[in-house]
Amino acid sequence: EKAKWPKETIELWERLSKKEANDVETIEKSIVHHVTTTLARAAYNMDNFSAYQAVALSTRDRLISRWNETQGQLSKVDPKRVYYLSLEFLLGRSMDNALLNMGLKDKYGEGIKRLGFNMEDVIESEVDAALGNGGLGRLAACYMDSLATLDYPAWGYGLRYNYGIFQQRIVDGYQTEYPDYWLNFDNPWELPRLDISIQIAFGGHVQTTQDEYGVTRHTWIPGSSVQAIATENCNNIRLWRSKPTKAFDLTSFNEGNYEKSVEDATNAEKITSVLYPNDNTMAGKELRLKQQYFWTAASLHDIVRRFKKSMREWSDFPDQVAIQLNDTHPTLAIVELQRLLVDEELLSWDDAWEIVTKTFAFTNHTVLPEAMEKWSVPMFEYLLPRHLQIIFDINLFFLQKVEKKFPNDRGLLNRMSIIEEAQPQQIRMAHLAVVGSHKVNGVAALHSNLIKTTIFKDFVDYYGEDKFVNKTNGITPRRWLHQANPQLSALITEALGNDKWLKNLSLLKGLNAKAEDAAFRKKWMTIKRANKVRLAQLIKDRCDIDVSPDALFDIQVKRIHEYKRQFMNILAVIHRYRTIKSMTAAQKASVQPRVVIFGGKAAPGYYIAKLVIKLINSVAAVVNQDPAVGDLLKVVFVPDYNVSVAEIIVPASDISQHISTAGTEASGTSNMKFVLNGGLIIGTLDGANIEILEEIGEDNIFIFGCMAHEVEDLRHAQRYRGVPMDPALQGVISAIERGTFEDPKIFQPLISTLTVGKDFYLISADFASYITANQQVDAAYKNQEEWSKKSIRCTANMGKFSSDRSVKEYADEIWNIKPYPVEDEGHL
Ligand code: 9GP
Repeated sequence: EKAKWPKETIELWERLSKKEANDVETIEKSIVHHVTTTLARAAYNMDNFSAYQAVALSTRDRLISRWNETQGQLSKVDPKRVYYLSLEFLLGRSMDNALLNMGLKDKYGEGIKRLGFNMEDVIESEVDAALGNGGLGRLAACYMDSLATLDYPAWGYGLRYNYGIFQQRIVDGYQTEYPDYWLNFDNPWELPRLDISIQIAFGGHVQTTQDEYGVTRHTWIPGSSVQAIATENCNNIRLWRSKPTKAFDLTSFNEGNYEKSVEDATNAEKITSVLYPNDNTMAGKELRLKQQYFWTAASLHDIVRRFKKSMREWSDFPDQVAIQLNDTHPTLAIVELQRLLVDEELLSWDDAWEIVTKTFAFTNHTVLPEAMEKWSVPMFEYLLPRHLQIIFDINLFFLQKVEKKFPNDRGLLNRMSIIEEAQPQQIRMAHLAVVGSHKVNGVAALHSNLIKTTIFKDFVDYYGEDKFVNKTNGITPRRWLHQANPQLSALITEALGNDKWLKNLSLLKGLNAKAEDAAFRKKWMTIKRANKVRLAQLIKDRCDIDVSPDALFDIQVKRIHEYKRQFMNILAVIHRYRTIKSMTAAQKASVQPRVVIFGGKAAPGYYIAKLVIKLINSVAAVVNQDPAVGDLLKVVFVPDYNVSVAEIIVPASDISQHISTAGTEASGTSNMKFVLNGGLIIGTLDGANIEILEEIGEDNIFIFGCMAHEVEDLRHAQRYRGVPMDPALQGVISAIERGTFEDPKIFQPLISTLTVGKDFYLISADFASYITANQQVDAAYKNQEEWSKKSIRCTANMGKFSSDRSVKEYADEIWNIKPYPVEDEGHL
């Protein structure tokens, strides 16, 4: 197109699309421009929020011009791309991160100050984009950061929910949920792409015909459809939202059925209305299945459209496209691609299936049975009749091959089948994901081994070991150290002589030598204390509790789940409380003061998890008021834990708790964030804790509890041999039952999980070693010089856990893609 233009036109475009300069005055001009034109406001009626909007819009202008360059150059090269399909992207705030990544935070800070505002207040005005539940969604956000930093050609695909994860408020000690309508004001970090709109079909029936060569063809005749509209985010994430399809509304309208047409429209919009608030549990709701199909179909359509532009053969598809399934949520994409290739592109089943299986790879994030996605066959058939047929065919051909390899093993076929023979039949999405992918990975070494010996054991026997690999999770140091802990980041840069560590985290090893330098240790600990003061202020503001920054800050922040054992933590806190109460004044003088901080949301329907929150708050109410305890122990539940709160909490920890029953936490990623910020951890031999231990050494971590391979025997012993409850734990339970913390009846269902429920998560079995590990923490903290050395060594040896390392492993070993650095010049 451009070639047709006269030279003067091209020159004019090139001259006018030159990037804006980065001096403070140009920045100020662009901020004022957005205030007066985009926002139509004047200086006298500006508040922090409008200042935020203007700074964000100005930042976005700069991001977009860089982004355009990247996309322009990439579309010329047309390399193989990876598409990361995730129902959750837990992005948090964008502005601080974007300014830091562009190296413009100081200049914007100066500009906004001269315009009468304080940068920190402006940053605080941004609401979190909370389109995720916990680790899985935040991992997707970290991976998008690394993909961009490492110049990989990549797109994320997800849903643009109107409501993100609910806001949590604590009322009378209980969690209450409030909607998170994060789009109340325009979101400056997204660009609506109204030109990209795709029709997504549902329901109806399948027509079977024979073509001219006698081949049976299936045509899906849908019953209804909705539109998928794209919004793009500056991190290369395309999020779909649903809208009614005009054509369908019109038919209904013309038939005089106005109310129905409006109802259909509302139903269409419902699809992307809300994020399901379950972490590690499956709800089985029809709307969720609709979300999954809507999203995978729209994304595949987009991917295929981009592929078709290059006029290549279908057999080249896997050389141009890698699709990563973030958990089983996007597994329908496998079926949809097979349908497109067979029904619409008229490829043979086998050719199509080869393309499909070379394209997809699947990440498993959990072994918990309650999290395994299954869809009831009748519900599925009603929504996606053609897809159900395809799933049955995939299963048939797969089981025929299994039967050939392992003849006469009915039990094996039953176990491996994609269809579970229940009433009604269920589709096992994890099996479908394994069968339709060329690689399956777990998210930490222990977890990747566990899936091979438990949920996917039969599949390993059938496919062989090579298909099952490990990709240990990682976190982005740009957000989780540089942005969240600016003082520590600056100290590290000063100590190492440059900031290359931000993109090559192994360089932190250089800090090991600094652990021996007393002056450096002092600076290190001064920064830790400043971060604790910042958190103490947040606790004062949100909970009205005074905590001393000189106490040991002990933190457990994550989703509330029985397997994560916040219950065990609060039980140990009660034990500590009782111990202090029984001490003489002289004994109390040697107690290490501790502030135990909790945070995290429970799924709204998860009764036991919500009771744990109530117990924490009831214990806090008693302990924090008890003059016999004073500052020796404080208990805090920080409400509405989210990414931006994590950015304050993580840098402020002395010790954090990662205490899941061994074999239940696939990886964990907050463990990595805390240790990277020089916080020590107490943890079980579970998930990534094990690899953290390997990297930082056993002197710098507090490990306790049973090991994954012991869990089965311990459960069996408790259940059938009546192992008595740990005596210290028994004392704690009796204290609750005596009414030390509110009416004991409230907590009876919780206590029953230890007795009637036979303590599935092995709190009693691990309790004694947990108490001992906590005592070791107290003792170690007393020696601040030694503690500061440990803290420095923690940070120094965390290089492995950069998400840059994880993403590079995926790129090299699963996706087979290469980075394409884009020159920072040229505009058209
Ligand atoms: O529970 C895992 C968590 O351990 C892991 O760090 C995270 C990211 O890989 O995924 C979580 N799993 C889920 O949220 C559901 O499968």
